Amino acid sequence: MREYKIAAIPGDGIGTEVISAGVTVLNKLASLQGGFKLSFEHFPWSSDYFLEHGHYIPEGGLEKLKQFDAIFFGAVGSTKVADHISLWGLRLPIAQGFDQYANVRPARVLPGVKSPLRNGTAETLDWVIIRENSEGEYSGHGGRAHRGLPIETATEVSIFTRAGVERIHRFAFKLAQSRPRKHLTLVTKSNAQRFGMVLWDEVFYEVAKEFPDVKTDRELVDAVTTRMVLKPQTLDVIVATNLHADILSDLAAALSGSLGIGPTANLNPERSFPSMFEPIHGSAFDIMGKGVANPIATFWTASMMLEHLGEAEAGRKLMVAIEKTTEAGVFTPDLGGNATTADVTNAVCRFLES
Ligand code: GGG
Repeated sequence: MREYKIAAIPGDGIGTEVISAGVTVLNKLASLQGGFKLSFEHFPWSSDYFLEHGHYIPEGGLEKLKQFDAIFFGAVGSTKVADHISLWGLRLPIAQGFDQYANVRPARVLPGVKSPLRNGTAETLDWVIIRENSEGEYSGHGGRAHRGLPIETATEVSIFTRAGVERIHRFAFKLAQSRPRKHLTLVTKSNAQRFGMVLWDEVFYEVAKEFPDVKTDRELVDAVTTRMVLKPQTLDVIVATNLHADILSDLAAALSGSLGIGPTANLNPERSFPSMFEPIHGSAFDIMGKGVANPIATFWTASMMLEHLGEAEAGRKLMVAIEKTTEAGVFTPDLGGNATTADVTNAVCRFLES
């Protein structure tokens, strides 16, 4: 029996609700499938934990996480803690500390789901956004001086390294090569940002020589937003910087029906560290505790986690059960329905059984 150790970090807000639903579905799948077992250890690291202990991740916490095969993460963000403290206290130390440099964000119109786009269907909107996840605008370099004075100064420095840019481009090309359309769009802002973004462009075309079968094109980040809305069928895989791809993937999730659907995998492709799987949505405090959080993004990321663990068949089964659930119209309010998190979870479990 293959056994995988999963670190579950529900985090804040609806993170606790969707991770609990995800664990239910994954356990159900493992029991039906046979051949593998998932053992979950829960970590209470959250903003409430921070307020009680003064830190999100305790000393030795990352060392402990290293022993797991994967991390199943909910959300971080709280009304009680400044957002830059919570993000840099929990999600970023894991993603950056474990060099999870390839952030994979698929967006697709699932069966039965209505896209806000006039022409948004499963055929026209089927993208994967690759977010560089280790440097760029999230390098954490900068500072503030002369606080409170009229001459107060703040810097926020983006760092782009050739090694960092090259590895994310190579990852994106390989992923594009594995898809039927084999099309990769480079997104930068190299007209205005003439150093780091120009390096991104140059390295992209150097790496492209290794992938002659992948068609490429290039967009500025502002222009690609209009293309996503007006010509979704012309896009396949998109590679962009940490900040640009973060923004584009929220748009992509909304265009595919709801932010409650979008999954993400924070991958360390070399497998020197565990990778982390999470819904792209945050803690959504406005709906917390109401039992109506959409668990689909978490189920989809669970499917990606299974594939990463080498259980691709189980991952596919889970994806089929998710699609049958959306096709049957079992929707939480973000998708226009009145199902609860538990209703969607039960429906996915039933379709797994059938
Ligand atoms: N599950 C995703 C999550 O919790 N995100 C919190 C957040 O604020 N993320 C911002 C970012 O990663 O750029």
